[in-house]
Amino acid sequence: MTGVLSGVDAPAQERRLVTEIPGPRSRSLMERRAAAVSAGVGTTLPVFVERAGGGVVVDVDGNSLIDLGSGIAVVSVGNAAPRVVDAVREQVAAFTHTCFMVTPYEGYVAVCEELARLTPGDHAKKSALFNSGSEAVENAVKVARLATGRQAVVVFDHAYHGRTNLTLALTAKNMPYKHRFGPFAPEIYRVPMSYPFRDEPGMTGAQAAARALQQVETQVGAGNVAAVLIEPVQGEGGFVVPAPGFLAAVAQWCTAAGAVFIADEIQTGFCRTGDWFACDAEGVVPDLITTAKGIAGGMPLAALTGRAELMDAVHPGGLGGTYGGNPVACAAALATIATMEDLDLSAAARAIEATMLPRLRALQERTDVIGDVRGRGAMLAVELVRPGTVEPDAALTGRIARACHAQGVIVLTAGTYGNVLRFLPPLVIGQNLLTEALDVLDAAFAAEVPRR
Ligand code: PLZ
Repeated sequence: MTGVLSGVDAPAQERRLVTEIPGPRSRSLMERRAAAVSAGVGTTLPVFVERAGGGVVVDVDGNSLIDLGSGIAVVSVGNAAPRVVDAVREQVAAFTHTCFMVTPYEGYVAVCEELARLTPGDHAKKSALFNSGSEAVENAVKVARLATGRQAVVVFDHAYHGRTNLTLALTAKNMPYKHRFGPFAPEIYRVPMSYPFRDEPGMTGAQAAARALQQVETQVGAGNVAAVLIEPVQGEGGFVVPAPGFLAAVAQWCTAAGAVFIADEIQTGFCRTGDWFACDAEGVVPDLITTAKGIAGGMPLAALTGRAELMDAVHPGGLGGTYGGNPVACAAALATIATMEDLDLSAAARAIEATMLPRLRALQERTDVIGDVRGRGAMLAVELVRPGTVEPDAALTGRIARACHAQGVIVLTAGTYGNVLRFLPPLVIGQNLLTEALDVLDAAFAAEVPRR
């Protein structure tokens, strides 16, 4: 993997602990943080970053941590990826901002062309660019409502779609996202997700879809539905992979009902699951698709892409924003996409799955606390339960995560019940780092959980 990193001053690709975690410099920065930053902004790992690249994050105390988080599925091409850095440098020196709505520039158009080429389906597509995933989702709802003349939006249990007021209404989980931030936007209806580990054993995707859609028909009415919005593999909700056929059945129902099928691929998109998009695995073609995170190698950019007739249903001036499709972010996106193609990072994601899944399954065999191992590509998770039950064990999940952090491996948690350990390595991570991180994970389980 050295080729991926050559050309920049990339940090040594190694796990190296020179102080306790967090070290003294991070601890003193945490004190400044506590004094200056709102207590409402959380911290997974109280380690301050100095630099990062490939599969490692180097902190201000000189510790080098293995990154199994990618800044929540963002730096899929690696942190400070060489081509992204070059493209950003060049663009930032030429011009930093004009506002695309005032005086346009080619980069924005080129990103929209790439989105039309890469997203599922070969129909005519158009895009609009935004700053955050939440903003892209908000705009998907705007477009769907305007194009259909309907209001209801159907979402699923465990869904995560953002933190703005409309997207909080779409997000399922109360703590910490929604708690006392309401009232929330109306005309949002939540139905059961296909969640194979927690559904009746053997429930098929078609059955799970029927369960959800019958509820829509009786409680909302098919003719009132503007859109059904779904993450094809749920992210913050715990990497829930619906049973095969579920997505396709929901998409078909939308077509028949005249509703817009919106895939939120903000976490799953851009090679993360081993394809350009998670919908590709089942040949599902969304009417609208939201993307962000992995699209621009760490620069803030998000997109809404969809059928040209839907995207063009909006009156001129109806979509926009000061910074949406910022030229520096667009340059980063074009370099990110080129890197993904040149290095075949979808294949890299599948290779990560091939390394990690057997190790996670072996770990499941050795303990009584891993109820489920799931995910796709470089989006993998284990769900922790009390032995012999499906009762979530969030406390243990937190202990394992902290044990990994203390040993220099960045892992994240997720799930409605807080009991999912999720793994989102940069797709350029070296095999040796991945294996070492799995060794650390094994050791954390061995220390925290009695062997079966
Ligand atoms: N849709 C599927 O995963 C962002 C949220 C982290 P923004 N997920 C990380 C946190 O605690 O805030 C996300 C997502 C899906 C939408 C979003 C929202 O994207 O760029 O965070 O607004």
